[in-house]
Amino acid sequence: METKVISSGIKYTSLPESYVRPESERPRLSEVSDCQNVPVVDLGFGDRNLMVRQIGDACRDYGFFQVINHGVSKDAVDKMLETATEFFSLPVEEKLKLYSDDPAKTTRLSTSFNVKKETVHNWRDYLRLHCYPLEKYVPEWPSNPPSFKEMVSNYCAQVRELGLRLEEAIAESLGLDKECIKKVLGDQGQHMAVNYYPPCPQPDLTYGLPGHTDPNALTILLQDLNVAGLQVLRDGRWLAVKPHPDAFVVNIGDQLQALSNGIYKSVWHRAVVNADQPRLSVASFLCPCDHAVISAPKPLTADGSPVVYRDFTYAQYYKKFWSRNLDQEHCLELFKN
Ligand SMILES: O=C(O)CCC(=O)C(=O)O
Repeated sequence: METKVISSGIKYTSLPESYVRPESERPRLSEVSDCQNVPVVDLGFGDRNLMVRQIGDACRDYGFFQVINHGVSKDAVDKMLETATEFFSLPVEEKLKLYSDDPAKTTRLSTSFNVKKETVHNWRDYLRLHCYPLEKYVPEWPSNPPSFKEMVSNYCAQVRELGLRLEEAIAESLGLDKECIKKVLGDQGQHMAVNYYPPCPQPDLTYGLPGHTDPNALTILLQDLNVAGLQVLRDGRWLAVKPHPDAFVVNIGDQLQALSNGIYKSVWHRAVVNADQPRLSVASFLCPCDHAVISAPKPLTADGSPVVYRDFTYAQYYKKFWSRNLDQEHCLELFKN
């Protein structure tokens, strides 16, 4: 029986045709080297000026960084990973009760990226949840495993705090008032993608997720400590980001690129798969509220720098993003002046 997801217990001995990328689009894994100097920012160090400067440098030069001493408890992180592992180990019939390929659904299990739009699939299943406000969405979250709602909501609340603190530091690093980014983004939504990449029979022919930038403001990514898979594009080359113990990877998303008038870069990243081990990652996305108007604050163009993007609402952007395939040109290009 063909199932809609790949975490079905079926052992694949070769990659199904619908996952095979054309030669020119393959990941060329042998050419990827490790990212040697991933910026690691210690948020517990105490020297705020230094921390803000490090974040600014990382956002400008890399579009991503890692944070340690970030305030999310080790217990919350461990429980999040355990719960995610338990969820994806459930019998496929149980998981499929949550299956949907409609991006508008606020709680859903899905596969690949956008199965209705894409021509080649990706070797990933994912559970997508809306997470803010928690009391609105938690009732529709999975109740199997039984601890799911409690463990994941605890994790989400702590990650949200971290994200809002990071947005303050990012605003300061641009020379803006600490509250400025949060004010532009409004009462931010929060989404989560719990990504599960089963072992893949031919990892050199496909992706877990192909190169993309995130459409939201800020992404806080928890990587499986034991299985690497995240790669970032830097100076035209894909580099592997080794999981750092007790760290999150923080990605600048498209909205912060637009809001910073292009000073900060929304990083291109991708997930590759491997033949031996399943891999988990948990991406938490902070998203502007739907009617937030994304516009570079005046101080960023006071020196006469041209305004790079026309004003748009997040709702307009999000609709455009999901109407396309993932590995097309940068969606922000469509909003350039
Ligand atoms: O699995 C990863 O490391 C990356 C996940 C990701 O890019 C996403 O969920 O948007």
